[in-house]
Amino acid sequence: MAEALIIFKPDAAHRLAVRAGIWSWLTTEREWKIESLAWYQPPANLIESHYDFLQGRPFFPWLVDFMTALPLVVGRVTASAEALERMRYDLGETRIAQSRPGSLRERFGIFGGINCVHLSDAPETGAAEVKRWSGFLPLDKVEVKLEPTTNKPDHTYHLRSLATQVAGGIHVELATQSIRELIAQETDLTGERLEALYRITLEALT
Ligand code: DAT
Ligand code: MG
Repeated sequence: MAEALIIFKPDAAHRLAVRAGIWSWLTTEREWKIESLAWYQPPANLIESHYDFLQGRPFFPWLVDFMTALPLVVGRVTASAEALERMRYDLGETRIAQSRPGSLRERFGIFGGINCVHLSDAPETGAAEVKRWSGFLPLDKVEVKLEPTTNKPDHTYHLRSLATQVAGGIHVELATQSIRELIAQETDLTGERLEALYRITLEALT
């Protein structure tokens, strides 16, 4: 059996329709088992080491902010190596513009690396990631049950269209304002946490 780290990134943890969609997939537990799940806001040093192979890339400072700005849902799953590969297939490709139609990232991701879910990509990385993260939080208990449905809207495709405009320098101010309004409708965050969700979304577009 392989172990893997799974993370609902902030866009999936706090856009409630996305959270429900990913949760509905995860809880089918078709060929895997959820061994632990908890809310956790990682410190920067954990994210910097988790993504150390990306240090120096232009998006790295954004990536660290993205992964540390808000509480995430973090857990451990067990699966065979083949099942882990199929879970990764369900996820889709890393960057949203390249993600396979019908995959979770194509369905729910907004733009670029705002791609909803982290899942260890192989048994070796899974073992290393579980070891690293278990030094920060216990990965032995399912503490979180999420909702399979929500009354909040899912504006993914509208957000993606607006994000593409902002990234392309087209109607930047109007599109930015619309992105903020749509995200506010999707989440129950308020105040500073809502501002943080705006920031990590909009900063991926520059
Ligand atoms: P994955 O999450 O599919 O395993 P990865 O491990 O190569 O992808 O990269 C980790 C994260 O870093 C990824 O989920 C989002 C971000 N990232 C990687 N490449 C990127 C890029 N070219 N532009 C923006 N974000 C990127
Ligand atoms: Mg990876």
